[in-house]
Amino acid sequence: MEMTFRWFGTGFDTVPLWKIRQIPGVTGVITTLYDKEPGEIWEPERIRALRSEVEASGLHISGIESVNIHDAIKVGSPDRDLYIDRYIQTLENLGKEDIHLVCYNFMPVFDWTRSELARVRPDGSTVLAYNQDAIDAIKPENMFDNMTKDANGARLAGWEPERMARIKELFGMYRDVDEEKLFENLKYFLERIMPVCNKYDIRMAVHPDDPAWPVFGLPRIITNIDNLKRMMRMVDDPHNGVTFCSGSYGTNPENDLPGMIRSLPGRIHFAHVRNLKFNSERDFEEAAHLSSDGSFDMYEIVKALYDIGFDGPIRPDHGRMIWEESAMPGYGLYDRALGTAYINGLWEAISKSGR
Ligand code: CS2
Ligand code: MN
Repeated sequence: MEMTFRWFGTGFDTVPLWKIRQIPGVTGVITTLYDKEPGEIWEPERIRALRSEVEASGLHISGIESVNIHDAIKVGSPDRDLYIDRYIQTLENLGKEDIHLVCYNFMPVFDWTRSELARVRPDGSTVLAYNQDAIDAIKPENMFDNMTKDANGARLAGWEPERMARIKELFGMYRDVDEEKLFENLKYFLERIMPVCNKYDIRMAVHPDDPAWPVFGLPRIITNIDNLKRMMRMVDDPHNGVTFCSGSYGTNPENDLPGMIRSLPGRIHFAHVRNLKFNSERDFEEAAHLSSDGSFDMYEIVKALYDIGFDGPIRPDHGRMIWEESAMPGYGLYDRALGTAYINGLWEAISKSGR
């Protein structure tokens, strides 16, 4: 594995590259052009400038998270080919700059969904949290305001205000889209982009739906191992792979996380490692990465990655807000740096004990 850290870019991220460079073991960043809306082409000059900036800090670009997918592609509307052509152009431009990993998601309307962005934990840290009853009480059109009120002024990944302003229209677009349709549209998209992925050796890594079940009546398909296997089979190319995000699959306690990892050898291109604490079946909050702070066995998760010979980028995922840091919820420096050190420690111990 390569240890990496998510970075949203100068002007968007409160954490500068030089601080990331000082986290032991981190050699690459997972980054993006954060001002790009879904459907826009990423110009070669912009990608080159991003790459130069990252490389000047002594790091490199390990992958992109995310190149977001336009809703026309997800719903399969008549103009989808135009947006797929643009996506292919963006992939080509990334490939030419030696970027070989792209994380994306296929969630309708909303990206990751939480009821709170700053729930206070017993130690005084604050975390993202999800309570099903609270979500059930929110109207979809109010979801954006609910999500942003505790965002510390940050633009939230996947919650582009431009899209959210059209929320009713978006819901209308998805009216006739069920799980089957979403699978079909994903297949169509993947089949069209595989040639460019093969040409530039770009690994596509779908991010799971978070939480791993339908919200607001919208279908969600990247939720469990059966659906993942279906997706791998339906476009059977090693460039069609997954982001294994423990915190997203783990929202459903029925997902056996180490077991899922072990049944996807060669198709996990990217790993997000984090822990959740369940208070009940309908309520969870994000925890420190350490196993004892949450509900997951992080040793078993990292060991499964080690055992399948995972050699892609890994990153700590959302962290708690600690030590009076003010940052994009989930994406401060301190707790993610602690998570990095912990994952590195697990990895070293596992690799040495296997000798
Ligand atoms: C996220 C997502 O859990 C996560 O990594 O915060 O926003 C994720 O980056 C996207 O769904 C990937 O497209
Ligand atoms: Mn994730």
